[in-house]
Formats: sequence, structure tokens, C-alpha cells
Amino acid sequence: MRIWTLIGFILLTGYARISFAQQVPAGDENIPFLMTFGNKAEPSWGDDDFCQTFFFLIPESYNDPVYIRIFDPDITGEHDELNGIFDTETTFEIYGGEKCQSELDAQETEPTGNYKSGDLLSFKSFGQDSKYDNDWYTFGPFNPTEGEWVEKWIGRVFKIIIEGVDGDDGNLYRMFLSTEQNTNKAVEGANAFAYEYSFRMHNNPAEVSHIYPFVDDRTVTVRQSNFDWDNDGLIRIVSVARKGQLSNVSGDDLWDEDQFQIVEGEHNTSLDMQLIKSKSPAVRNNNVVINVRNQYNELLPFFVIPLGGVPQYKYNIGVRKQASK
Ligand SMILES: [Ca+2]
Ligand SMILES: [Ca+2]
Ligand SMILES: [Ca+2]
Ligand SMILES: [Ca+2]
Repeated sequence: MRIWTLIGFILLTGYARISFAQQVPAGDENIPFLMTFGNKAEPSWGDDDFCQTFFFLIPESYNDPVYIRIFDPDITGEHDELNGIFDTETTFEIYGGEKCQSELDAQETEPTGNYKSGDLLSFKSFGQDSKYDNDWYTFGPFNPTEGEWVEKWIGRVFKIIIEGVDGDDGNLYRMFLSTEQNTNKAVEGANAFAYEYSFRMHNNPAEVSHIYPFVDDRTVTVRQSNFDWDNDGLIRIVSVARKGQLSNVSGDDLWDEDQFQIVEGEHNTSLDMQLIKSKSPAVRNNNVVINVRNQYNELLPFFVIPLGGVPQYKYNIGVRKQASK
């Protein structure tokens, strides 16, 4: 009896990992919602530029059509943040083709220059559409060959740009890269990444969210910048060589930043930036923005499924690091 319960548990947890693997944000991140405000909101609501860009990475081996599904793309009813009356409009645009990711403006944090590079494949504007409240809208199908080939990530990339084009409310939403039009079925080996996250923190102070910037072999120093954190707890950085380094968070309507050196062993791994909320006072409905740059001022991508896995601190690397100081 007990052994069957155990086997059932293993199967269930394995299934859960697969089925949530390509939700954006993904399971290990434990971020409840992405967030984009209408462009008439004050940035003090937690969104500095009313725009979010995400990239979906399809592995070279996958050739069947894919769908990009959005949960709660509307701005009314459940999940969304009301400011006065609901009067916000948000556009979702999907790009593929040459330059959709490799264009440098598309890899920046601000919606300026040629950030809408590539070919516009699909577009929809959402407002107070109760049809999509607490429900899904599906873009696609897209043929993987419509994406841009990116040698560095050995796959094809699609871009989605989400912009608040009117109003002052907060659109909260999630996404899923699916092989199916009407259900969420993960694309094996796929991933998603962004160069800046705008998102809603949990309301429960016991919940810890994570982002996983990938440190390539050119990275010497990194600088994390965060906006409108409302002094909600702290950021704790864990890596294969870092046991738990504390980093700055910003106040209301402010940016703050912190710079540190990358050490031996951290190249070609992800950092685990643990976003630990304040226990008291509890901060509710906290919307925040974060990005991480290297010494060349280039942004490090956050992959929803961390490259190389969730980093675990290895005692040996830490000891060697200290001995060489
Ligand atoms: Ca409003
Ligand atoms: Ca809603
Ligand atoms: Ca929404
Ligand atoms: Ca905030």
C-alpha cells in the first residue's frame, strides 16, 4: 500500500513538472503573474515603461506547429489591478523572422528604437473583454521555421511584445507555449526568456519568487537594477559558488541597484536571485521590475527554466574562492 502511494506521488510530481514546465512564468520561478500597466498610469503603480517583451525558444529538433496561449489577457474582473474604473487597453504582438531577437533594440529594456524588429505574425488588442477573464486566448499556429534562428541558443525564437496602449489599470497575465490550440501541452525542450521582468509578487509573505539570469563566459561583473520594490524584503543571490549574498531592493517609485563580481565556477551557470518578501509589514499587490546587466552594459537573459538547472551552492567552489582571496 505504502509503496503504491509513493509511486503515485512520484508520477504525480513528475507530471506536474512537465505540465507546468512551459508556463511563463514557470514553476521554479514561483512568480504569480506578469504585469503591464496602461500607459496613463503613474510609474509608482510598479511599471516603469508599460511594456514587456518575452522570447520563446523552440529547439532545433521540434518541427510541428506551436501556439502561444495567454491566460487572462483582458483587463477586468479577476486578477487585474483596478485604478479608478477599468479603462485600459493592452496589445499583444507576436514577431518572428530575421532580426526579431538579434536586433539589439529588441534586447533592451525600453520600448524605443527598432524594438519591434522582425515580421509581425499575429496581433490582438484586449480591453474589458470578460470572454477572456480568468480564461485563455490562443495565438497561432506558428510554424517553427517562422521564428528567427539563433545559433547561440541552438533554436528558433519568437518574440511577444505586450504594451499598455491606453488607460491606467494593471493587466496581470501568464503565458504558455503549447503544442495544442485548446490545452496547455509543453513543447519538449522549449524555453522562454526575457531581458527584463515586470511582475506581481505574491501577497503571502512566506512565498519566495526566483529569477535566473544566465552568466555567460564573458561576464566579469553584474549589476542588478530593480524598480518600485516598496522595500518589500530583500534579494538573496545563490549560485554554485555563492551561499546567499544579500542585495539591495528599491523603495516606492524608485530604482536601486547593486553590482558584484562573478567568481570562478559561476560562468555558464544561472544565478538564483531569490526574492524574499518582508514578513512585517506585509506588502500587498506589489508590482516590480528587475533587470541584470554585465560590465558591457548588456542585459543577461532570464530563462524561465534556468539553463543548467537551478544552481546549488557547492561547498568546494566556495572554499576555493575564499582560499584564493
Ligand atoms: Ca482606470
Ligand atoms: Ca481579468
Ligand atoms: Ca489580465
Ligand atoms: Ca511596487
